[in-house]
Amino acid sequence: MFKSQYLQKVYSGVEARNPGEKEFLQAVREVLESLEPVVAADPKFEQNGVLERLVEPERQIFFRVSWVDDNGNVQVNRGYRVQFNSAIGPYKGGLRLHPSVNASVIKFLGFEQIFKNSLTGLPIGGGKGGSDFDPKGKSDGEVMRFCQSFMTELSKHIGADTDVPAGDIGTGAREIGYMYGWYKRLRNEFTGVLTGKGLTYGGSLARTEATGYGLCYYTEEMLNCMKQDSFKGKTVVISGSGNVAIYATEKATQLGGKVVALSDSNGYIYDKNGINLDVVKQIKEVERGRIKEYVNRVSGAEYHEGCSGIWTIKCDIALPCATQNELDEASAKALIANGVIAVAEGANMPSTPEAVEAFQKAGVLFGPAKAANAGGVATSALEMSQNSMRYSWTFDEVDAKLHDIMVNIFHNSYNASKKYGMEGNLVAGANIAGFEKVAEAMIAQGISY
Ligand code: NDP
Ligand code: 2IT
Repeated sequence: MFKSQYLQKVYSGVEARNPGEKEFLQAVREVLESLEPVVAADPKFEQNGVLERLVEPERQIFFRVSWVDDNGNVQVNRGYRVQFNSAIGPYKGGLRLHPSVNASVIKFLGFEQIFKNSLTGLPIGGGKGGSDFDPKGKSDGEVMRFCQSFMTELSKHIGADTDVPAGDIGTGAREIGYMYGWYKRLRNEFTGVLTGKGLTYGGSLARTEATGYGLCYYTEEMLNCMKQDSFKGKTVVISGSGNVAIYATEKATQLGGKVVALSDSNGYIYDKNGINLDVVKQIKEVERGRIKEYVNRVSGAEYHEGCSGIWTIKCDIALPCATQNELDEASAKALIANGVIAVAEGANMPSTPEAVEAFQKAGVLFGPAKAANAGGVATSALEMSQNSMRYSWTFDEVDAKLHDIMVNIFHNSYNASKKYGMEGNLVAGANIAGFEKVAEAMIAQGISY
């Protein structure tokens, strides 16, 4: 139940209109709960119908994606692009390729992207897309034919000033390359319509590293300001072993932490000596293999089946970087019992609401995804800037901008939490700080749709 009748009415409307979409409802509920004091302080949000507009995507495109596999069989997947909110810039957000993708998943991701993108301080609206296609086990030719078919429809709805997709789970440099090539062929134009491109055709230096690096910059600032502490000498557990997890491991190590565990959807590895990242990169980035393989190459390392056991490893800092709802209340309690001091989310919505509550009650520093993983999309926006200028910045220039953006996101969220009497609640702070700019822009632009 919400205290505000207005918020209760908005949430009930979302429930009625999106039945059974549990991830989407979870994401909306959390944001609306954070906004209680904001709507109570100023009637303009209700008068302008800001929240009922915010929870309804501006446009949703669901489409058939047919392609032919290596055996000559026709395969059919479903494609999605949800253009959620364009109040502060062109729709911006990744494309997820994973068998678990459905409307609820894409809508939760698109909804969260609105606030995350606003927090970056850069002019980008919120959107997300993807497909239930599973790139695992597919040949390069199959992935290419899928990407081309997917882009044939998607190209009708995107553009450098309209909607700029990027990577997410299952969509990395290979997939972005195939999609970009096909867009260019269809449109005969070389523009910044996708980000996360390869460095030879308009990609930004440091975009590959950005989400994981940004997560660590944010976490370092949170530790520094709220506990006069840092990564130095800390034991770190990171879930996942994809793009975000790998570069979070790299930066956490550079900052003096020791990362002792990584995972995939089958199980996790524990290496008490600290993860050898070169071995992980070879297995995951070059061979597209499973994390289990690590124990065959590094002596003393252990592999355990099942992914949630990773949260029973004793650590000071936990960075969930795999997927939504991967860290539940029992896992949170295990981390707390083992003395965790900070948790920051590299994945989108990896902690269940009960887990978040447990961390906050126990006084664990908690950095929510919208703030902590915003470095990826922020650097995507820097890629858009470079494409528009037909110019490129050096790695250090992009990395320095990323660092500043993450530090600002922490402080803006922290200050918002203070302003509304919830000092240190970075979930509420991020939601409020992200909301304020979008709401102002929506009100200023009138009620057009
Ligand atoms: P990748 O595809 O590179 O890696 C995903 C990792 O998460 C893999 O280790 C994968 O294991 C694991 N994983 C995926 N789905 C599940 C699942 N259902 N259960 C358990 N493990 C799973 O993706 P990214 O690293 O890019 O994305 C990871 C998270 O970070 C996602 O939540 C994404 O939305 C978020 N994110 C990504 C950004 C980016 O720039 N890439 C930016 C901001 C957030 P397996 O190989 O077994 O599937
Ligand atoms: O969740 C995310 O912020 C991303 N997957 C990155 C989106 C982007 O446009 O770079």
